[in-house]
Amino acid sequence: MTKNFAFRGALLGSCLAVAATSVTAKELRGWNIHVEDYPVSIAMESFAAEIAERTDGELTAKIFHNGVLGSQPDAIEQIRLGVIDFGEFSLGPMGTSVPETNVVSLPFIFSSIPKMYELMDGEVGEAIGAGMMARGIVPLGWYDAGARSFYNSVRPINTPADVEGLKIRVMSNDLFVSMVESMDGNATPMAFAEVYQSIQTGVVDGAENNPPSYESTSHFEVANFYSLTEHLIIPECLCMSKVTWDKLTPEQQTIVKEAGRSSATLQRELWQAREAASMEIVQAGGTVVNTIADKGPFQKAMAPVYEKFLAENPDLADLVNLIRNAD
Ligand code: BDP
Repeated sequence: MTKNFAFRGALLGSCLAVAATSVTAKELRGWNIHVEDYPVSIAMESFAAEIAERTDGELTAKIFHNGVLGSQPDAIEQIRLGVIDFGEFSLGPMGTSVPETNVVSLPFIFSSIPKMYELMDGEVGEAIGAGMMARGIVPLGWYDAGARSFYNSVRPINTPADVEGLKIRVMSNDLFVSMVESMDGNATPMAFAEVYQSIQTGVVDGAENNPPSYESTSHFEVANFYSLTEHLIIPECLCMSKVTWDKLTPEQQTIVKEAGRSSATLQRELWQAREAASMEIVQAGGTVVNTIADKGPFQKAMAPVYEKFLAENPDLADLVNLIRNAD
């Protein structure tokens, strides 16, 4: 009798334990546009592994790579609404939702990648992060996306005049349209997933991106002139929906923040190696790479982008100057 009681007690106890786990355990859904072996993807997986381990499985995360949860502009809206729990975004397409992020989408705003790291890890990152928080996006770590350069199937670009008449795909943000138009090119905002086919069928002549994206998407197969204008240094962000964040316990929030930061450290290391590897792959695949000795003419041609932006966003002038005067 006593034994039976003890047995029933143990059974009841384990049922309660199962019930308690299923009530509190949560699996977060993460959005990612990149292929699984991309530096961003590997760093996101390490973020997921760290939170699962440190919360003893109470908080886990599943990452949907390859953009299967939708385009980047849509995913940014879904993060704000809490439909997607977390994701890794370029600050480029975030400009329509978070005006502060537009500052880093201005051409040639950062003088170098190390300068970008320094500023994003300091005052500039804080100001942009506050803007994101105010719109329902919690930044967890700043990732590297190198510098973006033009590629196309028609001719190498050595001067701004070479862009004239070319149809160039840009990320969804008016700033990039005016950037291409400042050199008399034709800009077409388009989802990342559509670019390969659009170049192949001649809908556009080319696009612009960093070496790992140019390579991992195989765009180099259809647009073999890669001209290292390095006109945009746009940082990226691992971030969480504020809706999701607010449901976490303070302990879980600390773990998520720390895991976000350590994943950014890993991503930055992986990025350097992948950039070099990607350049080798595209060149072995027949890409004609040209460097631009003097970027001055491009900076000059793109100056109207700043004028227009500052006229429309006078409240962001201080942030722009903070970056420009940092050297
Ligand atoms: C890549 C970014 C990705 C963008 C893509 C693009 O990592 O977030 O979606 O460029 O051009 O470099 O759309």
